[in-house]
Amino acid sequence: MSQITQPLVLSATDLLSALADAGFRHLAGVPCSCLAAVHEELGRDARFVYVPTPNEGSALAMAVGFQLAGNEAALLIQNSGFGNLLDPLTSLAMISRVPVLTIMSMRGWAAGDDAEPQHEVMGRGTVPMLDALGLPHHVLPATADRLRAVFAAARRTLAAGQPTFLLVPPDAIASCATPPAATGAAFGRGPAVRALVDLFPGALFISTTGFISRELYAHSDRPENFYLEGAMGHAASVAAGVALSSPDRRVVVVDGDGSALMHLGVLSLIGHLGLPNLVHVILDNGRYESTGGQATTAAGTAFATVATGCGYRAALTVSSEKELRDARAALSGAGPTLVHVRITPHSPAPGPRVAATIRPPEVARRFADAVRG
Ligand SMILES: Cc1ncc(C[n+]2csc(CCOP(=O)(O)OP(=O)(O)O)c2C)c(N)n1
Repeated sequence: MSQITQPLVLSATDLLSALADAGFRHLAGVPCSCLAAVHEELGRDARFVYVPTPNEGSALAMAVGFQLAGNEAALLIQNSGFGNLLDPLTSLAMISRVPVLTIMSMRGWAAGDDAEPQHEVMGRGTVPMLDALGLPHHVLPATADRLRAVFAAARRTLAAGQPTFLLVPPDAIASCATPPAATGAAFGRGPAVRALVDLFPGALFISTTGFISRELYAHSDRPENFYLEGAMGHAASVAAGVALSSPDRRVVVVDGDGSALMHLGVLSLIGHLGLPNLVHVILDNGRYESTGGQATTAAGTAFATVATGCGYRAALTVSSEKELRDARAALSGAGPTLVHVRITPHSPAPGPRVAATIRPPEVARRFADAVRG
């Protein structure tokens, strides 16, 4: 059973070869920066079918579908997504005895990582939860030979009907992907965030996890900003709660396409509530840029059409800074309103993490004061 010991480094190709040899050719998941090299290799490896799913629960359900149709399936996720996984894990895979292999990066597992407080609780809770559920788990070993032995052991527990986990300590897989160079001329995350701040002076801003929160923080930190460090996909729900409770305040939620897709049902909730003071922004780069630039499924999704179909009063798509700034009139009417902002997939890296200087309880406290005051 798992315990964290030595620093481990395995190549992404070793992991993929072992997976392929063990018969796992159908993969699904949500990326983690610790698995970026694996995703990059996967893009070049014709042996696999990889499906980027909106959240980890749908990855598991899809993998169950793969298994039912006769294909051995595995997940690639990070342990913050273990929460999304739990319901289909316990009430589908386990009770149906359709076992799936989950390769899970273990953020926050080792020592406390002060820079990333969002991983702290799940980091120490994942293994106890796996144990509480009686689920077998192994640590990714450092050599390809030992990996094959681990796969052999995993095969046995999977054959016995038990979902089995392969735990990947942070930095256990060599060479994360290098993001491509930013193109200076393109309309990216920075200009988009700056335009939004100009368009909505005095508004309450709620931003999604990853680079988008870091960009907003770097450009204009203020108590009226609430940055989600984790809870990917839930920024719009937080914003809906604030907007419903504070009808006199304009509330702007800045989502990413990956984040919005993770719990897209919240668009129906916002449309249903008809929140006149809510502006929902989706910065759509077609990528999970924060974790290395893996493609989302947003390319075929017309977010503005989805929003109006869900009852938003207005929705538009813009593709340049000028179009975004010119949308002021359209955005100043009663909401809920959605702005789908198409941006380049390669924005310059944002500044440091918010938690490097302001801890989450302080972000929450000063935001609450700003809302109530
Ligand atoms: C439940 C969960 N799964 C995965 C992650 C890892 N993660 C952090 S940020 C991020 C990408 C967010 O993508 P998007 O909203 O499109 O914004 P972008 O990074 O492109 O700015 C991911 C996958 C997470 N934090 N939580």
